[in-house]
Amino acid sequence: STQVCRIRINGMTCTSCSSTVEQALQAMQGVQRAQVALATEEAEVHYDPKILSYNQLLQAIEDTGFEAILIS
Ligand code: 9UX
Repeated sequence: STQVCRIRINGMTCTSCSSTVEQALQAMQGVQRAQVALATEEAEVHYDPKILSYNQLLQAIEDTGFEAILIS
């Protein structure tokens, strides 16, 4: 199954920042698709809720050094 969530990410200032976050999300078991947009400071993540929860997505972003807030 697939769940889509949008996450606000604070603190990204360059494309290297957004790439770091995007790659961290894409490396997670259960993430099917992850896009991080620097301009809007948002991530859109397609994931399997049987494998992980959105809290784990937020935690993975925080682990890269940025603040993550669930939008939807
Ligand atoms: Mo470059 Mo983005 O050091 O923090 S990766 S500004």
